Order: sequence, then C-alpha cells, then structure tokens
Amino acid sequence: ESASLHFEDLLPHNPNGLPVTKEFLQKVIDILMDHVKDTNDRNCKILEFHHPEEMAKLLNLDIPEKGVNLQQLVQDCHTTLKYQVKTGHPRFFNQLSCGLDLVSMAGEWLTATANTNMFTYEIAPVFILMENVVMQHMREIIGWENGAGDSILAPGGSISNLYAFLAARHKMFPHYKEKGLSSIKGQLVMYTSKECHYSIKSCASVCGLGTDHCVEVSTDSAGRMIPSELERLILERKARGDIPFFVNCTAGTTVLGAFDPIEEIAAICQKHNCWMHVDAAWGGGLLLSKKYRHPRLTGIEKADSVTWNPHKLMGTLLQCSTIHFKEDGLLISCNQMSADYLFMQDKLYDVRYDTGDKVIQCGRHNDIFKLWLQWRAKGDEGFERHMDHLMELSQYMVRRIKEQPDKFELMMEPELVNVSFWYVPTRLRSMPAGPERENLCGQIAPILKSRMMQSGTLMVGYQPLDHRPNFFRNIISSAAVTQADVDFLLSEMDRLGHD
Ligand code: ABU
Repeated sequence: ESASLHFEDLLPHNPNGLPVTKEFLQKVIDILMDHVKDTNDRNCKILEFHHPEEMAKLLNLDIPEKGVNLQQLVQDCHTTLKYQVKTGHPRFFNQLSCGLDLVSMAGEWLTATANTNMFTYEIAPVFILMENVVMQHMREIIGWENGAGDSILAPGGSISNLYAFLAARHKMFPHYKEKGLSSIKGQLVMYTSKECHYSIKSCASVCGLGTDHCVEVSTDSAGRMIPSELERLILERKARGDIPFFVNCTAGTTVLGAFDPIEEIAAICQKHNCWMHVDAAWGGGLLLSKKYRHPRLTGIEKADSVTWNPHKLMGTLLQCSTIHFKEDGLLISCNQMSADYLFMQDKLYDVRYDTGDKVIQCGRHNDIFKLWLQWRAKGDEGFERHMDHLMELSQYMVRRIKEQPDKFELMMEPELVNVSFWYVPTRLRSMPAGPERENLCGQIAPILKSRMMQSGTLMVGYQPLDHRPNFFRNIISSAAVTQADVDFLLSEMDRLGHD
C-alpha cells in the first residue's frame, strides 16, 4: 500500500496524515531496532565490505526529478544501515569512539524530533538549562571550585581546541578582535608535543601564526612531552624576540594514549606567562575514575582551558565535545558579535542564557540532551564503573598479549585503553624481536587489516608512528566488550594473519 503513498501523505502536508505518518515512522524504527539487535549480535558481521565502485552499484543514490514513494524511502533506510559499519559491535576496536549507548541514542532520537538550534534560550529553553547544569558539573569534576568558569559544546575536539586558542589570544591581546594582526607586535608561538592531535597545529595555520610557529616538543619513550625540552624551546624563541603564549598539554594522545605531565608543564607555563590548554578530548573520561584519574590527570585544575569529549571514553553518541575555561566571561568577550536579529538585549528573559553568542558558529546542533540523559541514567558512579571496566579490560588484553609472545609483541605498557602491538605471523616467529622483525610485522599490518575488513569479523586500526613501522592500536572504549571478545580478537587476528 505504501507504494502509492508519498511524502505529501504525511503530516503536515496531509492534515489527516497521522495514521500514515505513524506507520511510516514505525517502519523506520523497526529498521533502527534491527540495527541495534544486529549490532549486539556477535554472530552478525561488523561490516559487509565492498570497494567504492562496487558499493556505488549496490546503492541507488540518485536524486530523482520526481520524489520516490514511502515504500522506497523505507527500503533506502534499510539499505543504508545494511552497508554501514556497526561501530557499536563488540568486535569493533577501530576508533576512539566505539559502542552504541542506548540511552544516549534515545536522547539523540529525541533531539532530532525536537529539531532546535542551540543559539538562544528563546527556542531551546530546556536544552540551554541542561547545558548549564552539565557544563558546571564537568567543571567541578575538572577541579575548579564550585564549577566556576565557563564552557560550551563544540562540533568536535578540533573546534574545541580552536576555541581554547582563540580565548588565549584574546586574553593576551584583547584588541585583536577589532584591530586584527596589527595589534600584535611580534611573532606569537605555540607549543605542543609531537604526539598531539593534528588539530593543534591546524590552529596555527588557521589563526595566522603559520605552522612553523607551532613548535613541536619532543616526547619520552612513552609518548609524553618532556617538560625540560618545552622550557628550552620557550627560552629559545624568547631569545629571538618572539612571544610564546600557548602551550597544549595532551591528556591521552590519539595513538599511544599518553598523558603529558600536567603539573610540571603548568609550572613552566606560569613562569613564562603562557596559557595552558589541556587537550583531554580522549583521556578526559578518566577524570570520573578515582582509581585512574591520578597521576594521569593530576594538576588539570591548573589549566586555563580543557577540551573533553564525552563521545569518546564516556560513550556518548557522536558527536559530543566540550571546551571549558577557568575564567568566566572570556568566551563571550572573545567571540560575541551581538547579531541583533538573534541576540537582542531587550528580550523578556535574562539574555545571558543566549549561549549562542559565545561561539563563532551560528547554527549549533543540540549535543547536550543525549549526554544529560545518559548521565542521569548512569550517575557519576555508573560512569566511574564504566571507566574502571574499560581500563581493566585493556590490562587484561595486555596480559593476554604477554602470554603469547610468539604471536604478539606489545609495543609499550599503555597508560590508557590504547593497546599498541605487532602481530607476528608464523614465518617470523623464529626471528628475534627487534627493528628488523618490527619492519616485517609492519608490512603485515595492512594485509591483516584488509583480511579483517573482508571477513567482516573484526576491526582494529593500525598506523606508523615516528620511527616505528605500522603497528596495531586497539581501542576498548565500548561497554559491549567483554574478556571473551578480547580473547576472540587475538585468536581471530591469528586466524586471519596466517602466512
Ligand atoms: N579525533 C581523533 C579520533 C581518531 C580515532 O578515532 O582514531
């Protein structure tokens, strides 16, 4: 019957369209529920891989002159999810964001239905209040007294880091906003470890410093910034007459999961009058764990700004990224443009709740509801158990790798849930461990990854890093993963990795 129905048969086009609308949406929900079921079914594959040209042939993505019927739309929804990688599958270990938290997903469904923009209290009253409450709670957890300061949700960690950069420059050069580059007499310099997220370097490019003035500080063998090197490089640039002003400290590097030593870096920043930003996009979730917070994040309360992405370790649905500032008022002073069609000062309510004027974007997606709902469900205590569980499972994986030294070589002891290792195929097992064998194992990694994708049973990421050839980086950030999945992961790699 729905073959004869089109979008005009739905509300609001058809005022009597409630039954058809319900039926259409129910069919879509059934498809979503099937995806949830398959995602949680270990007998289902994670993906059905096809090369792009083949995939294009399996789909009909054409935009027609005359719209298709409702039956076709339901079929389109089905086909779309059929070929989507199940990132919530217990054997998906590929990205920092894994898992499918169902309470957060319910929040995202509600968010889509509310379909509002987050710029003013006028059109998003409940969501704006939620944003205030959750952001204050996060600042309290960071360690700022009574949750003082200011925060905003941003579209991803890279943009959160950009907000930190902008606020730091505004703090030091408040006239930059009106006068631009001419208000800064000298070359600004920023610092970050060479293991940082690439978005930090991108700030230098986007904001007029140039990447040559984003100085990379070397790291120790565990991937942590070496503070004495930071100070040496600050002094070197100062001696040239440049203006060091911003230091990024990474709390959980993307590849190794390393934590820069915040306290030591904070002391250097204070001595040299630099803004200290902590990019805890990845590792921030550990703030919720009494057991694992220290020493990794000790001193984070000394930061001027902190990026923390709930869509990573906390499992909030994509995307949900937050940026927090110790000083209240800076964000609005830095970014406010007072567009008078949105942010009128003579509204009937307290216009400080119009948070949209604190950011450089206008349209802002509602990323708060799914986080608020999830936090209501779990409480602080539930999140703490989640963090401890992820860390314990990662330690379990490390133990299992060490128990099979012929098949796997652990690259280093992890500080977070990033477990880095090489798979050693049978023909290399008689070779002594060392750079020569690592190089050969590095050549195997893309082959093994392609077998994983073609079999659809497992997904683990790999990459090179500095002098290290390709190695696997396994991420356990999904609540779906159990010890049995870790055992499966290692045995499946061995099954697929045969010579
Ligand atoms: N923003 C970094 C995400 C990278 C990853 O998931 O591997």
